[in-house]
Amino acid sequence: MRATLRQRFGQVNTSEPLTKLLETKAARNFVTDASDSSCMSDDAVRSKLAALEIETPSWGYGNSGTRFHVYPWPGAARTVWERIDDAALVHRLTGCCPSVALHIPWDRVDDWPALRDYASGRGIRIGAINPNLFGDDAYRLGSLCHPDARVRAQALEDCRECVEIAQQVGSTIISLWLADGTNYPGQDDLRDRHTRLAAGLEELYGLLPPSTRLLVEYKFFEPGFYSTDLPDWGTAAMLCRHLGPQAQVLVDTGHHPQGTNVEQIVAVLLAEGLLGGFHFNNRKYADDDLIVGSIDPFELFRIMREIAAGGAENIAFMIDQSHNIEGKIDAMIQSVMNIQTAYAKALLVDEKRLTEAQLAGDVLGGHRTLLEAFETDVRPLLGRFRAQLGVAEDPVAAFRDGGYGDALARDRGTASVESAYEQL
Ligand code: LRH
Ligand code: MN
Repeated sequence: MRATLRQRFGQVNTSEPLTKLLETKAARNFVTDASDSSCMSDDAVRSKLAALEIETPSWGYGNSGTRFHVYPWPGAARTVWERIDDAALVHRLTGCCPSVALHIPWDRVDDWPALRDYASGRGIRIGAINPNLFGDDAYRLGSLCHPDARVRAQALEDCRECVEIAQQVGSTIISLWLADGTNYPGQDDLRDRHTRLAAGLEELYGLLPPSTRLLVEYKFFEPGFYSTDLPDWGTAAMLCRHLGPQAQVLVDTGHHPQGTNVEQIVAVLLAEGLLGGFHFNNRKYADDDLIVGSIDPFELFRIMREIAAGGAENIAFMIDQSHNIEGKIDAMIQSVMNIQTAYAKALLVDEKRLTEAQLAGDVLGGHRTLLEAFETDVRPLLGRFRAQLGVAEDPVAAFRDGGYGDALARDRGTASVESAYEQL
């Protein structure tokens, strides 16, 4: 269990010798001698980058859109097998995406060991299993929070199936997001819904094999437009504490009200040992699921800085995006590169100078120390890192110049998908 802030720093009393505090930070950050430059060495940054595995979502490779229209992309994956092929291609071109998350029933097959072997035959493994408790007509009023016990039982059965699937494909993560909520005041009793939620999660937790984690994902609204039963990190953290050590919080970077300090949520969850993983994406307005780092790269840097400072062990770094008007595979590769860029910059923060400024109350000094790292051009370092991995310096260019997109369009053609409105 990671030392809490109190154990690590205790009360930050200035009498504590600075060197002792810096040694603690230094030890955590590979800096050998606290007195010399405390920026992480190139080698140390590259070994941290090498340890950063990013999981891609099967649903990010298929045609997706909005309720207005789904614009089909030539060569977009149409089946779970093609989605795994595309995830494997992303891993081959980036060297750091060895697993793909599945969504059930979108990715359901009859023979799960065959799917596991299909993936491993292409150099990747099956990652998080996402129960889909919103795609069935029965879930109109919710799933685990539904007023009807029979629907809640059905939801638990769907979760049980996912736990079994996870065992068959060798996955150790059940990643749960609930669309559960209400649209109007009075539609349902908010306390009862919370009580049902806690009871449902308790039963699900009881189904988990010892090696499997339950990641609980929150979201402040949509599709619930009046209340959401799992609306924020606090509710998710409280429920995870109730459940036990195999339950942790999943932070989807697009699931917060405007103005939310997401990196502070990450810092607190890290300090409490409750951060289980991320669904990386970016947004300008609501849950836009755009390419991570595409709208606010400084926010992504601030989030990865908390990871660089707090340690990345045991955190599931996953992407959750839908590419409505752009190519799916190169968008996914760009997302991976954006996360690596933010992490490399975060690892280059001068910890010694930052801690000195923070403890001296040098407000601007601390801020400028962070800015210096953010403004560092890490492309040469990432180029050396990718050369070390045997992949191209610019994997997006490698995908495009390699003609992969055209080949897929030729092989697969263009599948059309109806949007919600068009099915009317
Ligand atoms: C909900 C969510 C969840 C997934 C879905 C595809 O907005 O972030 O993680 O199940 O997107
Ligand atoms: Mn998500």
